Amino acid sequence: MEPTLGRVLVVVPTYNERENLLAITARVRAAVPRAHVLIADDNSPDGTGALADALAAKDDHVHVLHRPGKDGLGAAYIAGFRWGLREGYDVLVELDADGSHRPEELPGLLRALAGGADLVIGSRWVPGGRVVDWPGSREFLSRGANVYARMMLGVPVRDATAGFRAYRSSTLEKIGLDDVESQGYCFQVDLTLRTVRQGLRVVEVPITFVERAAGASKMSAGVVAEALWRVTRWGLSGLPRRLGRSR
Ligand SMILES: Nc1nc2c(ncn2[C@@H]2O[C@H](COP(=O)(O)OP(=O)(O)OP(=O)(O)O)[C@@H](O)[C@H]2O)c(=O)[nH]1
Ligand SMILES: [Mg+2]
Repeated sequence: MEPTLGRVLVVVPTYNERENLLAITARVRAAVPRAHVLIADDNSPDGTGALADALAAKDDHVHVLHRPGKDGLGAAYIAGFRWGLREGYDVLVELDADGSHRPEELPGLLRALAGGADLVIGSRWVPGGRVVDWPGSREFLSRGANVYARMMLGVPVRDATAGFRAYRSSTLEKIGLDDVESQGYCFQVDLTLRTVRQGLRVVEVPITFVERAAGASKMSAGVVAEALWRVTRWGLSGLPRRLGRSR
């Protein structure tokens, strides 16, 4: 890992990921031994939180943030980021617990961050990026969501909904987390848009995204609907600014 980056915290949000937690934690620890892991669990009924405590008891690089109940991916990440900023980490990484994001690719993201990016996105939709084992309907949804977000928001990013990312702590401090309301995927779009609007540097690194091996997806019609209406609203509210620029 690039020593210039300072301390790295990988935030892993979990809701009913007992079957996946051991493997993903071990893979992160092996891929970037210097990095710390924060498991942000929303009181999962399947006992993920207790397993996380057991992992933390055995490894001083593993930490657990227990939250009272299911409150969405966005809120879990914000709580995790706040914890990390308070503890003085220099880099905050987002990584799903279900194995879709391969920890073995994290060094590549960190290299790009060390190369001068303010936010690095592990991207499925740049050349070299790909998705393994996804049904055609999921690929269509993800590609469609990204085309729509790019069109509405004018952000020069191919995979704005991606959830495998590395932020400099300074980026999170600049974009401000207090008024982020997004919960599902659009949380990712929201933070991308804020980063771009601050004039910060976003770099996409191609990744191979793998469909979850075990456990149930938390993806729902509600998550898609939230993304659709929020992106539309942000797009319309930003339109005067974009028209002004192009004149
Ligand atoms: N703490 C917390 N974690 C969540 C919540 N919803 C999802 N997660 C976690 O966020 C990560 C991504 O969720 P997934 O269910 O894999 O959602 P997805 O990746 O959008 O959908 P799939 O591709 O179908 O798996 C996983 O690690 C989940 O356990 C939540 O409300 N709270
Ligand atoms: Mg997933």
